[in-house]
Amino acid sequence: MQQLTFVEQFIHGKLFPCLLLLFFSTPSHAQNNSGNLVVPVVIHIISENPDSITDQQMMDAIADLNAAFAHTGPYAAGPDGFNTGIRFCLANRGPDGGNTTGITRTRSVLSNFDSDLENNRLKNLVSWNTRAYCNIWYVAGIKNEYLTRFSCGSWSRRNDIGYGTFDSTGDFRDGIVTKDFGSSLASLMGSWLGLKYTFVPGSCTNNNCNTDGDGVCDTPPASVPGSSCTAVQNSCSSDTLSGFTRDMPDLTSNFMSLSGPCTNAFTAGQAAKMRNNLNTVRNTLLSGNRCDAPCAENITARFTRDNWSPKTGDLINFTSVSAGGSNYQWSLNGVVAGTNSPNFSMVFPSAGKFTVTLKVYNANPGCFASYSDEIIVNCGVMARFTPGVREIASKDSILLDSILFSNRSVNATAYQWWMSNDKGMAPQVVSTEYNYDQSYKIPGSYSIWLIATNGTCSDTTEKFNFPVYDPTVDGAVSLYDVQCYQETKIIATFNVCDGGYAPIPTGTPVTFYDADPRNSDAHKLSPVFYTTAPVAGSCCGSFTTILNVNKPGLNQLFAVFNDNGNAIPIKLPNTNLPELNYANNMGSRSNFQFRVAAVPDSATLLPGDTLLLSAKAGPGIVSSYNWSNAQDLSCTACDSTFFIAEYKVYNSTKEITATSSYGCADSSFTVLHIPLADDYQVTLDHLDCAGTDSLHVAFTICNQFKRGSVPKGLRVFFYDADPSGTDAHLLEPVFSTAETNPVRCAPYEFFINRSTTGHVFAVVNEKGLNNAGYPGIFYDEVSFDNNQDTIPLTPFVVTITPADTTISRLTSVHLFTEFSGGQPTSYKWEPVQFLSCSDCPDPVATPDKRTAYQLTVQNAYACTATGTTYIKIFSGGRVNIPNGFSPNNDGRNDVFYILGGEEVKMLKDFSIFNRWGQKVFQVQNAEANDPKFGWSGYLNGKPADTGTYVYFVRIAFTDGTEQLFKGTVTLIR
Ligand SMILES: [Ca+2]
Ligand SMILES: [Ca+2]
Ligand SMILES: [Ca+2]
Ligand SMILES: [Ca+2]
Repeated sequence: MQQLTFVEQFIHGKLFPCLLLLFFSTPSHAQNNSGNLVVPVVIHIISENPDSITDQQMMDAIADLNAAFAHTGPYAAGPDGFNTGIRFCLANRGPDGGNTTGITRTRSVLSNFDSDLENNRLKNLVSWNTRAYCNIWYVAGIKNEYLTRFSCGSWSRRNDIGYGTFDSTGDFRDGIVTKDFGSSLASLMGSWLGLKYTFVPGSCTNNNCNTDGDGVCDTPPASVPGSSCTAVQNSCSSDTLSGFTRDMPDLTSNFMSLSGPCTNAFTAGQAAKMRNNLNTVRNTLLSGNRCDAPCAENITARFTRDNWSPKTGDLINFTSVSAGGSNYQWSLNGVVAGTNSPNFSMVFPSAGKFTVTLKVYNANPGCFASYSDEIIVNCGVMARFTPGVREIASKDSILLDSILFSNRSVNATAYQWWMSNDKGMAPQVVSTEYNYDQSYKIPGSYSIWLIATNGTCSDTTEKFNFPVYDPTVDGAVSLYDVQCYQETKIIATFNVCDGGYAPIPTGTPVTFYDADPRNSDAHKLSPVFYTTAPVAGSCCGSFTTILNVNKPGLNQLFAVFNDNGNAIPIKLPNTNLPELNYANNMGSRSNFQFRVAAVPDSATLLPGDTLLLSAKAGPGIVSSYNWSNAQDLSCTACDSTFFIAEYKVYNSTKEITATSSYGCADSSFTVLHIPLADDYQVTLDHLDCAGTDSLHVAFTICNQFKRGSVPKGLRVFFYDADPSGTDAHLLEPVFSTAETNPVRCAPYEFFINRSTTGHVFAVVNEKGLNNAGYPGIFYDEVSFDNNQDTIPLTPFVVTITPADTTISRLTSVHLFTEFSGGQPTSYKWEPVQFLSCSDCPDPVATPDKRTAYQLTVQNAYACTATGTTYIKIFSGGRVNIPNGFSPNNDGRNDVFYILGGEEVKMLKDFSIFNRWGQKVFQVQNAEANDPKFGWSGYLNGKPADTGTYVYFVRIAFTDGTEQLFKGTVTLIR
């Protein structure tokens, strides 16, 4: 069994009343030269031997306190320390306006006192106006108890610590009680100035740092006192709620952390709060200049007495131990008594409290020092006691505990211990022994007080009130780890916690059910568990059991503490272990069956995608995983595996099976969808005329899928019209890819029958009827809307510029060619005469006569085209008629014809006669400049004779006129 800390059960101490009465008046700013707020202090030394404690010790204590508040000297090291701007002085001006040391000395047994019972009595010994002075009662010992806590069977209690109040009403008890100076006094002074401890036992609430916790925003929240100044302690993680940027450690070096004498710091926020309190609630402390001596003369007043426990009728001798003065004035309750003497004696005939005051002065009575002593006269008996502990748990037949009340009475001979409680016990004497030490059978709120007597004189203490808690067990069960075990069992780990004080004994039953056992349909699971170790009060024990369900799949479990399982529905109590509360005895847990889920449980991927599949299994430890089937998985015996989506594997289901360390298995599936991703598209890039009846087509097939390719056998159909219409004809043959092309886009070339419509349409992977009967494969794809393309068919045509021109004789013309519907790969000009080249695209022609040139071109696909240009020649003048010609077929000057300028419209009549008047040649309405309309020197099919011939030519001009030219021409051979 494992001891666990249970609820931190803090009982708030009774010692630190923080009675805050806010009243507002104009703040008084008594500040010293440094701007500090300075608080006048009086230290009341309460001691069995007060003269053994020196003034210097008190001055040192105040100097040390000032160092603490200035964050200097022995306190300078605190990393978060802050100069508070608050200082303290031993009062130099007394309550009556005289010089004072700010120190009083009282001899009393109350130097060791019980703060629950004797706080009033202590402070009644001596108290200065608490609105004018900070009263510090310096004692030898303090009986008290604080931060009492019970956990796991034992009590922890803090004892013997000082306390400070925050009370501005002027109550005589307001002030600080301490037995230590140094950091303890600094902490108590923090309380007196309105600070709280930096921790709130058991609470980390930090919703508003101005009101939660200590009400100071720069102190991180804490739930426990400091244990040391150096140990790293972080009791709360609610720090960032109030503006801390991160979870800060507890301020264990803070004066208000209760970490011990090592503390050395106030924060800036604490300093501001104390200063604010001083300026408001406690502002009466700051006026009256009580730190300054009222006059300059160096006089001190003090006296002692020879009887510190006066009974009625006792004589008390007072002896001055003053210095620096020569005159003495004694007074009783403010009335001058006695003579001008350093000694004074008086009989006190009646009981009561009397004030004896000594003023000491020199020549000037206005400058005096004074000292007062409170004389408490009674019959001489003082009843006193102190409890050893202040809260217990005790009950008959459950757990008995006792408190030792130690008698500390003075001058008594007989004692009566009186007691009452809120459970019907009237005030009664329970003992006349010196001490009282009894156990308590009945829990309740008790009061005890002591009457002490010496026979004639008696005294009664204050009542001491204390709780006796009910120690009865309060068991509760909580299931915190429940898992399937070997399929048909359940292993349960659970806490049994005891909210009481008495222990839960070994062998206490815990019974488990398969349903809510308050209903009749629940079944008890075997076996009943019996605790194997005791569970201490305010503690938890952890246990584990294995339960038989005898079938798999039970997914809820109920546990009942202190139940022997004898009845369903359950009815508690049903054992002989009594409990304080049965309402918390049942715990339950559900949804603990071992489960595995594949994450994601489904997914859609593209071919080639990779997906991480994870198994989420639990509760508990997984001993094995198995993924199946293994296809496309990176591992199978693993909690996470990569799945790589294959091409054209459209769905895949994987099963994950996990087995727990306790031997329970579960499985689940993930369904992986890999939808079609291919999307083919064809683009017609280029058409070229081919041969006499074909076309060369260049096109590109693309697969739009980012990881796609062009498969083998993918067909492209070509048409002469939109194939969605009825008048389209297939331009055979059908194209089919020869091989798979791994790239997304691939170019292709193909020859098809020539289209007569001026268009070609292409369809890739056609889904229509045409895919049957042709080699290739139909592939499924994402979209068929983008599978068609078209391109206009441009005929292969050659154009020659100029197409028709007239040039001067003996000049040239540059012929230019343009093409549409393709590019020629060869040129052939005819006739070849007078051309600069005959196989080039752009020859220069220099014909000497009218000539028609024809160009024949051919493209790369054996498709031809032809073009013709006409070139006419004219002479240099208006009409130019040669006077001779030589028709010998040498190609030069073989024909006699008329040359004319551009203004020559036509030859109306051109006739030639021989010397016998025989007409050898005639044309009418012919053109000039054309040998075709000239005489080639033949007559009747035979070469004419050489010699001279006469010609007549009537020429019509473009201006409408006509003119007859006649002359002779010589024929030579
Ligand atoms: Ca705080
Ligand atoms: Ca913290
Ligand atoms: Ca209970
Ligand atoms: Ca497509």
